[in-house]
Amino acid sequence: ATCVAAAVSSSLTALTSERATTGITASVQSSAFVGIKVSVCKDASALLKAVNAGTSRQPLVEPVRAQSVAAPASTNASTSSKKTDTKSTVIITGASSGLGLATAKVLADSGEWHVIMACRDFLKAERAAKSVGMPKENYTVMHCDLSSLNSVKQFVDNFRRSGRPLDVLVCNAAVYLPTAKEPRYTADGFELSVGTNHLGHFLLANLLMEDIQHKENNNSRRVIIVGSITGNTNTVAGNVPPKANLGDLRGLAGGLDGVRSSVMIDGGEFDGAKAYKDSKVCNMLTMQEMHRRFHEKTGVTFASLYPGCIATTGLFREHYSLFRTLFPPFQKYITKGYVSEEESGRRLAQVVSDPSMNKSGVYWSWNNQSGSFENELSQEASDAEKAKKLWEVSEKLVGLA
Ligand code: NDP
Ligand code: PMR
Repeated sequence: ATCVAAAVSSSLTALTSERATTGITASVQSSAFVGIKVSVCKDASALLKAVNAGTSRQPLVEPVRAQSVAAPASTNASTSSKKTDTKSTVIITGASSGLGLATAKVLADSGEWHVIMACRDFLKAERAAKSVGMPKENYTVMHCDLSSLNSVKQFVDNFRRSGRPLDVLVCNAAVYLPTAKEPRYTADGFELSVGTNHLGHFLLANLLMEDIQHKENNNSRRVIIVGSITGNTNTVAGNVPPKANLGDLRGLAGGLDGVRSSVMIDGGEFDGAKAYKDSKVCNMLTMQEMHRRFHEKTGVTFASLYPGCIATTGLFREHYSLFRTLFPPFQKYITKGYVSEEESGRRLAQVVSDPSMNKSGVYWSWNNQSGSFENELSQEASDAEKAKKLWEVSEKLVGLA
């Protein structure tokens, strides 16, 4: 507590970004926020330097070059006008709440984009889109459950039947199971967090590469995978136990099924919070491996990002209720890493559509002073050998190799 108080008082001068945390150790006794004791905090102001705070409100959505496409019949009755529209198309997974919904709203409101909301709960997504007032003609809800490889394949088929050329894919959906005592599994028998957050998106992005690279116009085409600070151990947030660590991928190679192999990528005991952070490392490694494999050949841009700490979203639905009460003020007033859902949506929408953010292989972050910047990933999250191995193991698990 003393450490946190010291951190608050020095926060006015110390805030910069999540970078430069060398030498800082915020050692914490437990992964649960409630009852947590910060046992070591050598440098409170340095701790706060590590925060990627920010409420930058940059104007979004520079006009995007329009396309003219004659599309075949739609699979969704609510969007019959889309056949002749000139908007760019973005698929956003998990657009039924939080960051995904906020991003979908910004893009749909701009009038430049048609948003495909790839969601597991069709009704929830429809209601969410209506509740935030997204223009009806600028979005389509399509079913996609990332915890089932068959559902991912069906989604890709349905999307193709819509006849829309794909400009941008945003892999945003995620589950976080910090309080789970026992592992849960996807339809294909993988531990749920890595199975959904990484393997589901890995298959989706690979299948949709075929669509995104066959564009016959010059629109900027992008694949964006949402990463996080908590998967990066070069930050204070990434040093809160349990830390991400993929080890030698032995658990993943064994199928994460809890029978033939461990449910954890590194072969260890089940830990829901670690599984989530590991899945975010996979997301960031996948983005870079896609960049290395496809960018030059296809011109597609691959990016990842940390949108800020959106402490109010459904991501924390399974956390203790006291955590959900304390986490937003903790992030707002202590770490200053808090960002509203609306602001996070503007940030991700920038990565989707801003012409100045078209550089491939970048992990974007934001700070108060300068808005977006190219951030550094941790050693593990930027390990090219590990990325290659992760790719090869994942290809086998999802049936691509
Ligand atoms: P939310 O829980 O609000 O949103 C997650 C979305 O993922 C929901 O729409 C949810 O659907 C969807 N989803 C979960 N499981 C599946 C599935 N099997 N198939 C399809 N969709 C699924 O959380 P956030 O908005 O916070 O999270 C969005 C992204 O941001 C995640 O990638 C997260 O890792 C990342 N992130 C979040 C941070 C934060 O502070 N909140 C910080 C850094 C990164 P449903 O509505 O049906 O539950
Ligand atoms: Mg963290 C110092 C800055 C900082 C930032 C930017 C975050 C972001 N967190 C920071 C620090 C700390 N956190 C410290 C010092 C503690 C110990 C008190 C702490 C604790 C903590 C917990 C228990 N933090 C958490 C949790 C979660 O359960 C969240 C998590 O790890 O979800 C995977 C979380 C987060 N902290 C963040 C962010 C962005 C999260 C959540 C989301 C994510 O990575 O997707």
